[in-house]
Amino acid sequence: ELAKGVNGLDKVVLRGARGSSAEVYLYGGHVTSWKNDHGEELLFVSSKAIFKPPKAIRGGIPICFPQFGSHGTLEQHGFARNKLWSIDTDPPPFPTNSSNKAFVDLILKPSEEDAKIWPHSYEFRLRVALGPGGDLMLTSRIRNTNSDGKAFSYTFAYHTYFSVSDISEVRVEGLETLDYLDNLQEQERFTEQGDAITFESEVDKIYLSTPSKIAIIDHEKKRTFVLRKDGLPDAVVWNPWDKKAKAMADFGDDEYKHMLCIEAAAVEKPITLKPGEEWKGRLELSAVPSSYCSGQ
Ligand code: TA6
Repeated sequence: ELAKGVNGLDKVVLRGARGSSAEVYLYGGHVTSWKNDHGEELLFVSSKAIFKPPKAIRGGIPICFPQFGSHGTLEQHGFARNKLWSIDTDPPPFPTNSSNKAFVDLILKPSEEDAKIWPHSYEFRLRVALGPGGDLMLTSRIRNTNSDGKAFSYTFAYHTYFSVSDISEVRVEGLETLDYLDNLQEQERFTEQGDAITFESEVDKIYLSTPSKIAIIDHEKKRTFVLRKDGLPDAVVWNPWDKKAKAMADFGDDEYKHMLCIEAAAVEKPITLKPGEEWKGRLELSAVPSSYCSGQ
């Protein structure tokens, strides 16, 4: 249902079959909460997050469009997360199975103002859904509606902040041996070593041509997040660690210990759409007890 969130910003609350829930702010089309059947919060939102446009909410799942990162003409991570989205009352039929009871369709279209900084027309439809088992599903459909015949290109990420009990007890499986661009070394290209990734310092890496499934294992909580993605070949891994954490006004000094960003993305190869063409990018998150997940 529609509700008032922080600072009176509108948000939609989704309630799943067995007690799971999710929340998405119309500001930014920004998911800020995903709870399991036991009411445990699975996403990280900083206690110092500023719920005040035009500042992006620090945490949850920021939508990075039409530019991931700071390498381009737009502000860092584009502008979709800084804009007010609307509830889409007449979306084209989303292919969805009937059990997907809890979902909301949001839409973002450019204003005259927006066209000044990114001169293209588009329709960006975002469906946020809770699956029957409490999985969180985000589906983005971006269509080029230019009437001037012009194609456009963009990069994209679901900049997901996972809540973890202790970053030094977290392992990520699925990115072993892959190439990555290291944002901390002028995006120089390296190859990841052969076993699960662990964390003991700042990390900011764009893994390329990654598998559709990545596992984030929280040892202490005996919980594994499974991230499944479609249409998003890359995966960004980010933890600011202590120095960067202190430099962010909307992030607590020691909050880096309790979060990890694993971001389903399309960065290395921008997506290009001709007028009338539509791209779909899907993210599906589930949280399972780790005992079921070794090596799956
Ligand atoms: O996803 C990694 C990253 O690009 C980092 O370089 C860091 O800047 C992070 O995004 C957060 O960016 P933001 O603009 O939300 O502060």
